[in-house]
Amino acid sequence: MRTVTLFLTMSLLAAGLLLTGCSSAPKAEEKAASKEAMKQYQLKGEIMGLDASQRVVTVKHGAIEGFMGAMTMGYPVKDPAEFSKIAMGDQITATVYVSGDDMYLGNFQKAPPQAKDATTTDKK
Ligand SMILES: [Cu+2]
Repeated sequence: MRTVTLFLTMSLLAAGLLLTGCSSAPKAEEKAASKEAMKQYQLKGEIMGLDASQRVVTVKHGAIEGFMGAMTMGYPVKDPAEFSKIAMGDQITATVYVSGDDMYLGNFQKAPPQAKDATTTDKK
């Protein structure tokens, strides 16, 4: 009795392996299930423009390692509280949140006043 059960189990396992081995069709659910994880990058720059109606901030920022080079561009800010923290001409650091095609700024921190002197003398 025990050997018969074992034999059946083995046969089913073998059949299962063959079936999965032959099917090369990609699983449809894998595509839908891949909700990309949120990535975060540190940004450092100057506020060049504020659009309160769209809640978009234009930042002249330095290179963001592993993400993009130095440029001036607009970023949406999702959190109104975060948007109200910044003003034209501010030297800031912020976090760029990236999730798939979605990208926005948050976690604004005004750069300390002494940082201005540091940037002029600090040549990397
Ligand atoms: Cu950019």
